Amino acid sequence: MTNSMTSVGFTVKPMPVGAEVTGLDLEKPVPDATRAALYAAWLEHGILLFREAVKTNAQHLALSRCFGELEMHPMPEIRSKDEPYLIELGGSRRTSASAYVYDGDQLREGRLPWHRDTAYTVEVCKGALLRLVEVPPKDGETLFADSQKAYEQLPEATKQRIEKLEYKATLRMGPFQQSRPGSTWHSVRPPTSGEFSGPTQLWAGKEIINRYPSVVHPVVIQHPETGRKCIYISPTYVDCFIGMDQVESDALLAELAGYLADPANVYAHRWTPNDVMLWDNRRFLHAAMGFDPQYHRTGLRTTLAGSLRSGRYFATQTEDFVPATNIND
Ligand SMILES: O=C(O)CCC(=O)C(=O)O
Ligand SMILES: [Fe+2]
Repeated sequence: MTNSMTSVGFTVKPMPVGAEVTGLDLEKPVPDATRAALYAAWLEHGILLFREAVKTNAQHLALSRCFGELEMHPMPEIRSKDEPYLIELGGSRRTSASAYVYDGDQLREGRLPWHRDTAYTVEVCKGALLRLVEVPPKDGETLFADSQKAYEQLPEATKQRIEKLEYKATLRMGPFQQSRPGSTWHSVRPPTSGEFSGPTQLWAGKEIINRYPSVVHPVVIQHPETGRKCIYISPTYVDCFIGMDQVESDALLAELAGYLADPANVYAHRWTPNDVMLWDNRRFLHAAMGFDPQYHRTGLRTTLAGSLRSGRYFATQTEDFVPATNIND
């Protein structure tokens, strides 16, 4: 779909994967017709790039609200103190997003393997809008993979094999999450103590993992708004497919991840400050390539409230358990 500027106030330029929106004026409130056309473009393309378009938090929130209600991220630790509907990436707060790993002989900060946001909870969020504020002079790309296109490319036998399959997912942080099949970077390893003495994680992993117990999700979903089928896994959180042993499960995970990460299904975004990337979290996975920690890379992100309660808890919860989605500080 290509819109004429005059009718809706912006232009959509399709990219091989996703689309770029140009000409949108965020200095003024977004009219209803513009909002509806943006929403339609988002559903059609799955990811939208708004290049150097968002200069303030208010604009970031206003653009985000064109795509639905916002939710506070289920991890209070990463919410911005000034605006709880924004989470902070990088900067002085070192979180899981700031794990340090080696790729060959290069130390990388902020590398995140393929995932969907909040896919370790029962109600995976609908989407997110990420804006980078500080961008390193090289590297730091974010990759986006279209799980709808990947599903369509699967052999018929694999489609049938996964049609009714479910998987168990657990929030993992640190080196483990980097080493799951399909997390893409086979050469990645944690630094040894001799190589790196700085913080690798500043808040306790175990405490966090207790707060986000394992969940079960379907491997295939029908997108709730477009009706198209998507491969719904988040490789970095997948423990196993239900009913398979680990060897069989890891082999299937690697097979599906191969389709997801096929370069024909992936858009790699090289950032400029104030770019915004919007993704449909039901359809797209994303991954961060990381950067040389001598540079700074900071960003802010909103989260669109879930429209698909596709999951259930893996185990029955005890009475004092508070679901992560209800944590509001
Ligand atoms: O740092 C990035 O490029 C992506 C971070 C991420 O996964 C997110 O904002 O959800
Ligand atoms: Fe993410």
